[in-house]
Amino acid sequence: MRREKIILDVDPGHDDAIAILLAARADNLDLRGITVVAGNQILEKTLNNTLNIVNYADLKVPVYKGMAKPLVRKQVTAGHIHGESGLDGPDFPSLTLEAEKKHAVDFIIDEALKAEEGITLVPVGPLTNIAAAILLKPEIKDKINRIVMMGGAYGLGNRTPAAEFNIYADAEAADIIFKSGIDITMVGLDLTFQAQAYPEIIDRISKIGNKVTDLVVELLEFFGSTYQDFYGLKAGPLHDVCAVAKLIDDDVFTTRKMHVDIETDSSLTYGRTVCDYYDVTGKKKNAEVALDLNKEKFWDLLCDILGHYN
Ligand SMILES: [Ca+2]
Repeated sequence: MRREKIILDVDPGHDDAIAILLAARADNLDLRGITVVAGNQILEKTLNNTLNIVNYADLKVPVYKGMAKPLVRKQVTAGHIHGESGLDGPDFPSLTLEAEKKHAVDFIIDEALKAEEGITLVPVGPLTNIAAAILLKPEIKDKINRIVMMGGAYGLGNRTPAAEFNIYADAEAADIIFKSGIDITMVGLDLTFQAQAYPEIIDRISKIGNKVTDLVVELLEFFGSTYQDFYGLKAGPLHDVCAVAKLIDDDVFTTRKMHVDIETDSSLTYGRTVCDYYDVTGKKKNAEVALDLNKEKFWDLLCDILGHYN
């Protein structure tokens, strides 16, 4: 089986943590490294959380520290959803694992340039690291086969009425990505809210009964409680996990190709992904936008791969 070379770019984050666990164990993915960005929490915390996950699950994947601040805008975080640490809930053993010395942006550039058949980028946080890599070395665009990213929405926002958090947290970076000409799959809230981990799902994962699923259950219980408190929802959506699932099985959700622009000027709608669903502008279609989740396939896939852990 040809394994798709990927770099996962994260800001853990409960759903990021599960996305890491999924990407690291998928047979058809070659996870070259995990790059970390500030997002759900400040960089020091998102890095620490990434290392905790990698250490806990004993993943042999290098971790790279990336950008601490957005390109232009003032920093925002999401402590109301992910807690003070960015990954509240579980207690982790003391950490000795460290990040690699190389900067995440340099790693993305070097890995892309040396990938003979190209590479896939999977950003599931603000797009700062990816945009910085493209700004620093524009020729990597020819080596990036596709970007499968979690962010945006053609419907409702979650950070503001108009904007999804990852795009809102660095809309200037997102604008660079969407104008890059690279093949983009946009996994937005319209799709990820179909992946809510209801109690029966948590129960199913719990019954797998290994060390990693024990952790996943703790993550889902905390994440579910903040979604209940903040949004009045009965379960937390596994946003970032959907992007990784698409790489594992292309049939896990449908997409529609459209033109997507990023709003960077408006005070009301900053960070909006303006999706031309009906092609009313006739502008070049630059993104496959996620539509409908095959829920059964999604949960089967997640449970199957989590079951590969000991
Ligand atoms: Ca994330």
